Amino acid sequence: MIDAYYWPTPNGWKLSIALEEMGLDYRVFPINIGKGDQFGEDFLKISPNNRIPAIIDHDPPGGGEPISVFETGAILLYLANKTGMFYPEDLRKRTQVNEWLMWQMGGLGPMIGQSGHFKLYHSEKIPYAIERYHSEMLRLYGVLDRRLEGREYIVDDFSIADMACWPWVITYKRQEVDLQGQFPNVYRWYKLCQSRPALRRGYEVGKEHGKPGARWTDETRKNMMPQNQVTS
Ligand SMILES: N[C@@H](CCC(=O)N[C@@H](CS)C(=O)NCC(=O)O)C(=O)O
Repeated sequence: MIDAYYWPTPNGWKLSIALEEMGLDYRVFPINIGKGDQFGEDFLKISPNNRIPAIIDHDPPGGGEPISVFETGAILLYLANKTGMFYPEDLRKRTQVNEWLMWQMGGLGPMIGQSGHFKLYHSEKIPYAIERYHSEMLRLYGVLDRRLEGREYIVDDFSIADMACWPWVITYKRQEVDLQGQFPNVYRWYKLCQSRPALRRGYEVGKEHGKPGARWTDETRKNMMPQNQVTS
């Protein structure tokens, strides 16, 4: 059994999609990041970066004490290693999956996140920040579009690299990205992933809590702005 500390957001969906695609037993512990649950003492013990998602695997490979994992890249690798699924055996292909997973973790996710923050959520409109992150996001969409030219999935077969990227691309309309017109390979891949029943089930997990970022209240703003949190 895997405990999933989760909230329905792009990073949360990476986990719920992986759990569904891999057919693992799991139970969800909601961490409401708009209300500040990510700073709770018990959650910080498994996720010291105060971000969702995180997991505890009570049945780790090889037995022994439960294993906890934070950071979605580490979680996807852990689950792929545990199940042997969506992570090719072949060294060359496996290395490519690692490359695109790291690319998502260090580039696509953070840049789309910053773009959305300055465009949609920050109370002050700062043209330099909006332009900088929007254009960097478009550059990264271009990189993915070239990669997907002539390929069904990012590394041939569906893998944890696709699971990492897809949940971030969902936001393309709110991000004012003309996916179909400007990045047709990404659009085709986006739809192909979406046709997977397990991926769609993963995307539904926690939908009773609403869509992320739909509305930021003063409380959300306080909890989601790191400068408002005193750390020692
Ligand atoms: N690099 C982290 C990022 C996780 C992350 O940023 N999660 C967001 C939700 S998508 C979060 O927990 N935000 C809470 C906050 O900003 O306080 C990962 O990939 O796990």
